[in-house]
Amino acid sequence: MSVFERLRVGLRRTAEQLVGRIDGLSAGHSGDPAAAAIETLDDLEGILLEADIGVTATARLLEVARGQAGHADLRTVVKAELLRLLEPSGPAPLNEARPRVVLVVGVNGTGKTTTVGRLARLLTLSGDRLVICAADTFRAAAVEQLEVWAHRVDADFVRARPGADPAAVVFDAITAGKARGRDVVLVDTAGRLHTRANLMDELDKIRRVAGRAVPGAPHETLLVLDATVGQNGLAQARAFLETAGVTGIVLTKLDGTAKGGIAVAIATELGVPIRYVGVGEQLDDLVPFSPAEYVDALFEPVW
Ligand SMILES: Nc1nc2c(ncn2[C@@H]2O[C@H](COP(=O)(O)OP(=O)(O)O)[C@@H](O)[C@H]2O)c(=O)[nH]1
Ligand SMILES: [Mg+2]
Repeated sequence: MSVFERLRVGLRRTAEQLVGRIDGLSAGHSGDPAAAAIETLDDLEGILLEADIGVTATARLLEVARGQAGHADLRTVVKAELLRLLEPSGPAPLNEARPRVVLVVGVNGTGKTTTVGRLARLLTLSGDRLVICAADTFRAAAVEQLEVWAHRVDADFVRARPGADPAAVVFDAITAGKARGRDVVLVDTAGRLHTRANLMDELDKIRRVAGRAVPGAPHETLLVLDATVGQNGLAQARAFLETAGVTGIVLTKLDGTAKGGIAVAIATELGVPIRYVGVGEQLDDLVPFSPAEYVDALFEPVW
C-alpha cells in the first residue's frame, strides 16, 4: 500500500461520518429553498461538531458555507476551507544541527514508543543515521521492543538502567551521537501527566541537559496525542504546550476513530503544526502529515 492508501484506509471511519453525511445533506429537505438552506446549515454544524473538528473550525466553515450558498456545492466549499485551515501543518523544516535531537513526549498509552520506532524507520529510509534513546525507565518490555526496532534499522541504542536518571541517559545518548557523527538522536520518554509536577520537572531537566550536550537541543519536541480521546486531547495538549516546549504534534490512532476531524481542531485551536499521523498497527503506519493528502483522503474515501 502507498502512503496515501494507508491514510485513506486509516481515515475511513472519519470519512464516512464527515463527508459521507455531508454528501447526504439537503436530500431530505424540500419546500421553501431558504428554509431548506438553513436546515442544511444546521445539519452541517452537527456533522462538523460530531467529527470533532472543534468550535473554531466549525464556525469558520459555517460562515464560508453560508456565504457560498447556491454558488458551489457544499462538498467543494468545505473541502477547500478544510485545506486552508490545515495549511500550517506538515513536516518540520530542515534543521542543520548535528546531531538533531528529537524528544517524544506525552501521556501514557498515546503511542510514544511506537512512534519512536516508526519514526526511526522513516528517518532511516531517508538516509539519516540514528541513535535511539530509551529514557523511559519504567517499562522494561517497551524498552526491549524499542531495542528490537533499533537493531532492525541499524540504529545505536542507548537505554536507561532501571532507576537511572532519565536526563543522564539522554546526555549519554547525545554524547554518543556526537562521537559517532549521527544525524539524529531520537528520545523516547516516560509517559507523564501534565498535572504531575515532578514528572514535568523531570522533562524540564531532560531539556536542559540536552541543551548542554548540543546547542539548541532539543531541536524538536513532538507531543503524541491519541485521536480516539477526542477533545480531551486538546486539554492535554494545552498543558504540555505551556510547559514542555512542544514544536509539533504526532496524532496517533486515526484508524480507531470516526472523530479524525480532531486534526482540524488541533491545527486551528493549538497553533502547533501536526507533523505525523498514525493510521494503523503496522510499523509503516506512521505517515508524514500533508494537509492536501489528509483532505483528499477524507473526500476520496475507500468504502
Ligand atoms: N490502531 C493504532 N494503534 C496504535 C497507533 N499508534 C500506537 N498504537 C498502539 O497504542 C498502544 C500504546 O502504544 P505505546 O507506543 O506503547 O504508547 P506509549 O505508552 O505512549 O509509549 C500500542 O498497543 C500501539 O500498538 C496507531 O496509529 N493506530
Ligand atoms: Mg512507551
